[in-house]
Amino acid sequence: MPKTSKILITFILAFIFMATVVWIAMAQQTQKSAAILKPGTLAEIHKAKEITCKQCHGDSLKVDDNEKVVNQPCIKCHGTLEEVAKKDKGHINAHKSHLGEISCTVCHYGHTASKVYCLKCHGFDMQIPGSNTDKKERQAKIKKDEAKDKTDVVVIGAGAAGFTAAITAHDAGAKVILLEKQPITGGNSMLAAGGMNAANTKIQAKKGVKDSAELMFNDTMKGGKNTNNPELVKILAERSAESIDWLISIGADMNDLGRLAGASVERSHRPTGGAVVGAHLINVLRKNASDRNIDVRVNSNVLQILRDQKGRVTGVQVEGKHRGIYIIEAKAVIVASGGFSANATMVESYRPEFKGMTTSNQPGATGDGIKLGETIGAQVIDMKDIQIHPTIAAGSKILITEAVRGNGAILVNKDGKRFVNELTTRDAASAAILKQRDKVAYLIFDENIRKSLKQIEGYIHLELVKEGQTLKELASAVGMPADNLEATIEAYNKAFDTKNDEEFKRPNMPRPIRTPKFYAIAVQPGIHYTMGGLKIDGLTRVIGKDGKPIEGLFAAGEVTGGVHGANRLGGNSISETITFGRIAGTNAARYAVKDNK
Ligand code: MEZ
Repeated sequence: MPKTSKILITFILAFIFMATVVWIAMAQQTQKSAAILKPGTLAEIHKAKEITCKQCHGDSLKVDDNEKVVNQPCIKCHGTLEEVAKKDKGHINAHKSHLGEISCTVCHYGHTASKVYCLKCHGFDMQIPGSNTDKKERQAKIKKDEAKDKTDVVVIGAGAAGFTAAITAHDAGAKVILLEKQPITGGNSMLAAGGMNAANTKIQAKKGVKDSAELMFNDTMKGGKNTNNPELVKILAERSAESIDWLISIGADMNDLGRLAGASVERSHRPTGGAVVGAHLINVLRKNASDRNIDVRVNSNVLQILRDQKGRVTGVQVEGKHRGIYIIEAKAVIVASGGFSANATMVESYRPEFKGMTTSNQPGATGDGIKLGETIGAQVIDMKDIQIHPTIAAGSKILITEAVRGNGAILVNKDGKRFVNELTTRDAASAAILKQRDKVAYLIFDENIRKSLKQIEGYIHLELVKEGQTLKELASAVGMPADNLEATIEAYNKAFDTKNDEEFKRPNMPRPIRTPKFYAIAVQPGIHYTMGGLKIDGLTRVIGKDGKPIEGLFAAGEVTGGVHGANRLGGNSISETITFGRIAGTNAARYAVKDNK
């Protein structure tokens, strides 16, 4: 064959080969696009508007679990949450909700059906763009990724304890990665309502409240039936004022003061006007983490805590929604992943009598941190000590803060009669409600009490509150005997005037119930807090079954046991997260950066 023909044939074969390769690649790409363009998803809606993949995901089409990165494509076109909220004219404005500055991708998913996150607790009939897909549709397959990231400190759980630990560790010189398994940061802390207990603060001094660390210690031990670890309670009380100062120094408003059950004085600190404490604190902590460029990753579930042959912690194995499975090497790990109130199986295993009870907790409170710790030999304590909160709005998961009672509301049963000192400890108040007809009670208050606490506006907004111009009208609205309710309120107002609640011995009656309108909220007890968890020492080091600290492992917040004993006082949870979060951050950073070079 002539040489020119050979060259020509080789050229034609090469051309056919190249064309085939390109055709296969294009076919695969089309197939892939079709696979990720499920009908009704945001991806498809955007495609229909001729918005390309690259316009959202950039030239590399890379996706990430980092909270800022995952959020950017939406903000670029639609504006920030605050800007979107201004355009939203609906009765219930989800963009303006108490959740604060959260990521768009908490609710809006690109390639799978979008879901309104708050519907996990609330029962609104709310549709959002991109939610109209096959309900059985599965999440996109997770990619495996053996890549390793490296940092000084990993924090598991982005609630108040996790954020505080991350910020403190960062400020102490450590490189930090904060991991949150939920699509949203904030954990249960974001839902904390009543306030943060602290003794001997500048705010108390300004308002003339005399308090001391010793009094807070005694109240906390008494509330916990003296089964608390006194060393940890001492730290909680003695460092509480410093924690308030720290929060104020990073931008928090803790100016309002109230009294919660079991406290001898007003020591529950919250934002001006009695606004919800948790959402505010989480916003402040989120902003501080963001300003410091701390790497916060959402949808990132820790599968295991890794250790070397000497038992020292060496990092974690994580499963990220986008990253897949990977390893983060770290010298220290702080577990701050909360309790297990939302894990019905775990609750029932420790307290079978609580089977089927509602919970005030967010869906991520499933006790993962406790299991992670136990797997590597951590000691757990007080696991049976599970707290029931007396006032969850009946038939819902919405907590009605203890501050409503603290500011003056009373509890009556379906017959319109009081039956308990409303400011007794939670276990006693819950037990008393469970003895009433249908295990339901009503919080009753008036216009003055409503005005004293901003949080009540939220309950009105959620249509949980019945009202009447007179007590008679209110009684008829809730279906209870008007004569009984009127007699109950008259007796209570007399007790207020004489400062003596002879029948129920309520220690503090800040307001009478006299000023129309009158209001009622139906409530019932629900699982609220798990006092047990990982055993720690005063430096927040996790203690192993051999009684020695597990090297490199720290824990703070509800995931730990010992601070609250058998029963936690309202307002001590946020207090614990900030104080012990700071201790954990400081010690983990010291261990990782200085001691462990
Ligand atoms: O600390 C709490 O759990 C708390 C104050 C709850 C509440 O009733 O608001």
